[in-house]
Amino acid sequence: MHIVVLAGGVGGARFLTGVLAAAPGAEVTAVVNTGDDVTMHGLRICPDLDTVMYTLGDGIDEERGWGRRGESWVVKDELAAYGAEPTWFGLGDRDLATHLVRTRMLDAGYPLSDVTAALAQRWQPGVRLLPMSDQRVETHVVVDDPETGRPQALHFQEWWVRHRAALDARSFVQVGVDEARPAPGVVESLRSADAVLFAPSNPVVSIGTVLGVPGIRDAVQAAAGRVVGVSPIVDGAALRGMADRCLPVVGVEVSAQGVGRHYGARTDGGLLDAWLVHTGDAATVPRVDVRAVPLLMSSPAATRDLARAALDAAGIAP
Ligand code: FO1
Repeated sequence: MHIVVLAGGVGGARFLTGVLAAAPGAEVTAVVNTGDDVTMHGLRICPDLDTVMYTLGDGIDEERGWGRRGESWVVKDELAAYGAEPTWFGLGDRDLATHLVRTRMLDAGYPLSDVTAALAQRWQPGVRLLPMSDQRVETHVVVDDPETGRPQALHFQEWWVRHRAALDARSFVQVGVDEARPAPGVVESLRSADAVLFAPSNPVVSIGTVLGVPGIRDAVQAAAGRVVGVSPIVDGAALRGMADRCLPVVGVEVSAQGVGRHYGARTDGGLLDAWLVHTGDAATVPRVDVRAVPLLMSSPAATRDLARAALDAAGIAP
């Protein structure tokens, strides 16, 4: 059985641990958002790929949800001592090794998908880890400059980390997406998948960015198996990932129903066959099989059970 999961960072990584627990014998492919990627201090950083790789490879710092367990910050402090900007982005000493290896391989001409496979050799995440594209796609956020009031574009990481998404976003722009192509294996995996799952990641800047790569939406719609999404919104609030700060920007209601309708029914030219919402949520999505199940990934067992519910909605018994 081949399960393909579209994923962002923290929520996507946790959901993937549930999928592996729910379907131990299955082949699982993760198609991961790279719109959060950024170059800092000359190093290429891929936050969502690293969060999935570290989480599934048991190297993640559980409390932060990103970066390495047992991290130290000596280099970060030394960079700050030089006044080397940005000082607002935390690069841990252990994490730096990942970025150094990735940057050296990229500079040598290896595509991101090969680099990701090489890094995953060490971490053995138990899933095939695919970037959504080998071409650079970077999410930028258009805000009103606090001083001048004029529109200004910030890299997503600056909006997210430096400003904690406090600046109202006028729009999100995926720089480079028009020239991007799905990474090798992405389209084939999606088309042949026995199930395609949308992790409860940010529907705008994570899942939305993945779907925005030309060819990926079509591949999801052409999937052999059913397409099942998991709502990232419970009781009108985002569980993580500030989806509630992003959805209004694209005119989507901050609710499980709003996100489900945003993805749309596959029979209507949309994407979903089924949509999981939290127990008690009365969402309706025309021509989509909506199921109310516990969505909180509050323990490994709860996360496994959520993944089981998604696979059940996909009509495959793991
Ligand atoms: N998130 C923060 O809130 N503060 C940081 O300083 C920070 C550093 C960082 C370094 C490497 C990395 O892979 C992720 C990092 N993140 C940090 C998380 C990152 O901004 C988010 O995980 C994603 O971009 C959102 O999906």
